[in-house]
Amino acid sequence: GERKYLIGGNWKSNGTYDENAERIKVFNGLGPIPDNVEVVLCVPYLHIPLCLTSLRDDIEVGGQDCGSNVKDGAYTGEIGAHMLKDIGCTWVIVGHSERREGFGMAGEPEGLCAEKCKVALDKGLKVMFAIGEKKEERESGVTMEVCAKQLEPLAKLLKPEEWANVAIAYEPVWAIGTGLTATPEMAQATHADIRKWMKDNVSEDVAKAIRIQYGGSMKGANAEELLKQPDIDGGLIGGASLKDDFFNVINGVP
Ligand code: 3PY
Repeated sequence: GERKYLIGGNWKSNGTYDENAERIKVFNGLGPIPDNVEVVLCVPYLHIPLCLTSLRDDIEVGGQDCGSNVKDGAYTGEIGAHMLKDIGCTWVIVGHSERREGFGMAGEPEGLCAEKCKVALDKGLKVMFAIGEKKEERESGVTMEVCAKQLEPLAKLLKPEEWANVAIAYEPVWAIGTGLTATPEMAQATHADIRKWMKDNVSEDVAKAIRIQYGGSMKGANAEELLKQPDIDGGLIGGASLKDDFFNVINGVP
């Protein structure tokens, strides 16, 4: 297609220093990355410098979240987007469902996710903005309403041209870490709905250009079927990105 594929890996909260150094070694020894694919690995903050110095150059490095603070200050525990940018990251994930839900703590509301995304863009990062519905929401037929509710505050904050540095990661929550994957047809239908929403609420040009990644138990074995759908422009990969299977996903790109 006209959009370059975007394959993001999300290591989540995994790995000792040595284990992740070993993962980098494995990736560095695997085959070439096709020209029509952009690959980004989002790793634990602590291992970002290690990746930046030792991971192969054709894989970019990103954070899995960032603070909403716009500069240094008294924000204990926060890593600001400006700090990710300073150290050499090019991307950050914002709004992953695990953060929106908060692991049993207060989660991140839609407005905060939108604000973080805006700050990250202002600091010169690109953003994988994650959205998606829960199982009950899919079952009661409100998938697109939920996705729209997550996109609306962002559409209010961004000028149309700022969307050039955003990818939307559509991740049905019921498919994350459960081994369940949306069927390619199901995923394609939602991706098409999201693209239509972008056309109706942002602009036709943005809707055409924006990359919509699928996430949720995507792995080598199902990547090809998903990636050949016309509105699926990549993936955000959890567990499989910890292993050499990540390269099967990359090679699943048409
Ligand atoms: C998954 O594949 O489970 C993910 O959450 C990717 O972000």
